[in-house]
Amino acid sequence: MIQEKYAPHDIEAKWQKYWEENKTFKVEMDKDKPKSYVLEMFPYPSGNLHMGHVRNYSIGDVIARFRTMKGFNVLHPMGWDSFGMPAENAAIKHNIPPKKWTLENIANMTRQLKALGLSYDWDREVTTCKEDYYKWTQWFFELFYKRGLAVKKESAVNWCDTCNTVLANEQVIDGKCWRCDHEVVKKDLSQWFFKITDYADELLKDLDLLPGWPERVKTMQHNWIGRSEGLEFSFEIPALNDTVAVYTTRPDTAYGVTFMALAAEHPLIKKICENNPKADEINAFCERVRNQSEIERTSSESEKEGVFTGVYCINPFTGRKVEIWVTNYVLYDYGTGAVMGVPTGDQRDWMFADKYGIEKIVTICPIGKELKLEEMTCAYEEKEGMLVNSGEFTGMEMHKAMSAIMDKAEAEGFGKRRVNYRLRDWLISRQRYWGAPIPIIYCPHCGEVLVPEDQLPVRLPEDVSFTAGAKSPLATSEEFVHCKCPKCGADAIRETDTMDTFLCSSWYYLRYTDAHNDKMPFDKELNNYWGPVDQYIGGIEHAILHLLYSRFFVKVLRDAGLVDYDEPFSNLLTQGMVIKDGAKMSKSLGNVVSPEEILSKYGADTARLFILFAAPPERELEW
Ligand code: ANZ
Ligand code: ZN
Repeated sequence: MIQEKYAPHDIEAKWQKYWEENKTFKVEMDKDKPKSYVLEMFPYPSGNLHMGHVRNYSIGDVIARFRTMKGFNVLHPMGWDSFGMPAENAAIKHNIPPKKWTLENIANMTRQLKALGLSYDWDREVTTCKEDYYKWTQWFFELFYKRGLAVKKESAVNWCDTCNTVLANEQVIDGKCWRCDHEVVKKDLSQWFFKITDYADELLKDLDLLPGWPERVKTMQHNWIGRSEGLEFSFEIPALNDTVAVYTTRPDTAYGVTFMALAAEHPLIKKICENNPKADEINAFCERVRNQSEIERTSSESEKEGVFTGVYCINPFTGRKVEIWVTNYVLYDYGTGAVMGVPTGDQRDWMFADKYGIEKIVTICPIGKELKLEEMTCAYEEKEGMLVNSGEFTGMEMHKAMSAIMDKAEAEGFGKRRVNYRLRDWLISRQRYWGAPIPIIYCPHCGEVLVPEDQLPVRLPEDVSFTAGAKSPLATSEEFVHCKCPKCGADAIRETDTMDTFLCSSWYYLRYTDAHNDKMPFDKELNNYWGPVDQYIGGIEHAILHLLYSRFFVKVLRDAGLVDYDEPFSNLLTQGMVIKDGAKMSKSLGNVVSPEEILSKYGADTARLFILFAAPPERELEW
């Protein structure tokens, strides 16, 4: 007899139990069947699922079930991105060990996922904060180290005072910390970096291998990598018997240079200040600029400031003597840290010249139109024009002139064509507790030494103080810090920083293909069968973080012979946000609708059907 009323709780509970007992969604490699790997970005175990999760996982579940019904051998796993700051903050606030807090949250969220009836192969669950996982994260650090891709270097790094740790460039959004929105400052520190810049060119080129990715994400990565071609060339400084190099993407404007602009960190400044009556003024200015935030220094609206050094340099194209200024708008870690100032060609230079009464010379005119300085109100930045006032290049079309001018610099030996990237190396050290310890030992005789593979994992100590100030909490555990050098046996100390959690999430999709392997991070054959991920689903907020780091990881692993493909995710779907009353659902706005409430009222099928039909997957969904 057909029941009049649908009773989701009885029906769903029955089948969820059946699936669990029969391991209905468990899969194994089967070379006779075509495979399909369907994956949703794994969650951070914050404690409860939100509607964004429900949407993300419902979309993935539909694809996985559909492909199963079509006869594919479908891998559809789930796990936990479980290292990171919230666990540590809970420890500080409520005095709960991070591990306990995390595992309890995972238990609760697992229950919620199961109540949603999602078709996961739970036997492959991975949890990044567990030893059987982070052992391999450390193993990968060692692999990168051995390949020369993990290096320790001293540099000015992004520091968040609220989170009490350094941040990667990708984690600084408009000058602010991605986690807490606090303004980021610069600090000189010696830190571990992954050399993602070694792969800049390939990461850019291989975007073409990804027709199944949204154009928007590819454009964001393209711009983040920021490849440009230009000329690097040198100006002589007669008074110092030295030279200063600039990088320009507009060599066609070389005859319009009227000043030289240095970053406040430029190494030449020290020499410029020797026996210089303006030394105090220059140093005070540099000091002030260095304390300005990244936003203040780079925003197009912020005031362009500088100080004249009293020293001159010579433009090799024209023989013209120009003033050397120290400025706040030239970045020290891009190009050469020095810019040839062309007020008529670059708006920043225009504003700077206006402020300090520096001369302007017109050298580029729109085609067929004479440009008079008196009539100009801003720089002419168009990429179309003709050269004037440019010696032998006068009358030339600007793109032809670019190449001719670069030829001249190369022929006369004062310059060279050069490719530049915006992308910087990935800073992976964190002065935080809840992460995978960096497996390095510092020995007074041997220097930096890798912890031998058979001694991994380097376990997180538990006798720590969480409020250690600017150093990592790991440094407060005497037992952790002191050790013997694996090479010579001398008393040594351990690295006390942990790894950026984005490193843990850069390879989790590989581990699902062989989640219980204790000899290797994964078996090559299994991984090559399942990988790459055929359909990945997640939020656009990871466009240049997780999605770029994972691409980098796979390329390094391919070069190390561990995987046989170039890209981790063949197709990507970035699902839209779930919003309510026009705003993102969030605790702080008090507009959160809890999945549990919907589940208990209407059941999983209704909840999932609603969230799938209410809007196309890529679009925002108004609850
Ligand atoms: C002279 C010039 C004239 C420029 C002109 C532009 C227009 P992309 O495309 O991002 O590579 N630049 C170089 N190094 C810099 C630094 N460390 N800080 C700030 N600006 C820097 O940009 C390259 C251009 O950005 C370079 O070309 C340089 O200004 C500036 F009409 O040189 B140009
Ligand atoms: Zn922060």
